[in-house]
Amino acid sequence: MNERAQANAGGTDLAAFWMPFTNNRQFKSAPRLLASAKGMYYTSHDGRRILDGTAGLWCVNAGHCRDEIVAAVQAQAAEMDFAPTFQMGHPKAFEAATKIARHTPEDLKHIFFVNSGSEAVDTALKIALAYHRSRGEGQRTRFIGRERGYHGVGFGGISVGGIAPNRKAFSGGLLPAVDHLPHTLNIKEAAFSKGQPKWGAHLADELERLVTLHDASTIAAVIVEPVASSTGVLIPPEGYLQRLRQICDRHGILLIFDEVITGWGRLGAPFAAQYFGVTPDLLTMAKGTNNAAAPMGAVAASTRVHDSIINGAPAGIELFHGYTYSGHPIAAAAACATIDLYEREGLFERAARMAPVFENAIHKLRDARHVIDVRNLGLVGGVELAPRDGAPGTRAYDVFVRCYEKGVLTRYTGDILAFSPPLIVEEEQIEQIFKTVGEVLKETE
Ligand code: PXG
Ligand code: PLP
Repeated sequence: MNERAQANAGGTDLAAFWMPFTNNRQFKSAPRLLASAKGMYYTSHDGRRILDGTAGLWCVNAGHCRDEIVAAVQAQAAEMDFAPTFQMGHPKAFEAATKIARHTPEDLKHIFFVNSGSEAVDTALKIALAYHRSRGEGQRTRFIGRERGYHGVGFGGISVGGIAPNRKAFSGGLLPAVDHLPHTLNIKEAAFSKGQPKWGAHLADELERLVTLHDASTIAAVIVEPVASSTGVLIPPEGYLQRLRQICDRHGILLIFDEVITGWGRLGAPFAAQYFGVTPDLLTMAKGTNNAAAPMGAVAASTRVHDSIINGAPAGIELFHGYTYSGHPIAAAAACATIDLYEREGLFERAARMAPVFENAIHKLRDARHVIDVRNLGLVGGVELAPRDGAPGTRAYDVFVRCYEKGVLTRYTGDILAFSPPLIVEEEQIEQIFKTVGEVLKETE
């Protein structure tokens, strides 16, 4: 490690931790370490205050280290660290499921706990297969995902996902029966749309084409992110999700919304399902479920899906699936405290109120250097930059690093900058985020 890196890391040895989704060689030569966090801010290892424009990794929706959540985690850790949920139970897991079910849409009130978004996705896919089998339609095994979809990193998730590098090295292990819808981004037709683009609902009709190709009787489920977030904030065109729902209904195909990012207030409603007025059969969540205070995810299942599996099974275990840490007491305690906080502070309504402020601020970058598109919905936004000739991704990376040096945490993917501040963000902080990005763009080649 060079001297600067060693200094930045405060003498910490960086070799042993093989970092996820990271350019390890680059990072370890110039590390960025965060040391503490409170509210809207991180403090870096070298003592600088960093405004969190991304809610960590789209997950700390209530802001960092909220007293009520910290207290709940501390109390639970002292009272009972772990309890099995296989043929056993503990009250916090039931309480957390009940609180989650207060916010999930329509009759999606049956909550299966997991520990991450990736596990939530693989669980939802398995539930879809089990559902069809319980109804005597076990030949429905095909999944339809979407290009540029991100559904985590399990074998199921990368199979239905639509990100080439996440699939390439593992292509020998992908699920065998998967097809993909086209993604909905079209900069030529819909650049600088505010909110949902008017163009593009017809792209949902591609599902009808795939049904014709494969036959509905082979298709178990369609999985999409209501807003495809981590591949660069792709907002669904008006009417698109409604049309997917109609086509799924017509053919007995389950619709899965992956709400790992869009869940828990990001759009100004509890879930994107309520925001768009489209109810899926299965809904995945993670991240904001317990404000990322401990690993937790969940799948919410409709009564129809749940009852078919539970009532259709012979006596004994109904679903052969679960994780050691499903409904972990500390994660569950954090979820209870988080949901209480969301409710007490009206944070989803707050996100809805701040959305127009966020929209105005991000669209001020419209004429900034290199910017070719700005898109937004609720408290999520993307700014797409023209790539450098022959060096795609490097421009957004440089902007990300420079913003960090100037005290603002952003995300980037390819040449797209993404923003998703905690829902407690103030107007001045929104201004600061985009002012900093504007200044950095000016000085970036
Ligand atoms: N589905 C969706 C829609 C996600 O956004 C996952 C599943 C997987 O969740 P886990 O908890 O297994 O990571 C995600 C996660 C980024 C970024 O930089 C996005 C995610 C995770 C890490 C980084 O955009 N999304
Ligand atoms: N591998 C082994 C050898 C195990 O015994 C278990 C769980 O008991 C697992 C993997 C799965 O771990 P988890 O339940 O935390 O997903």
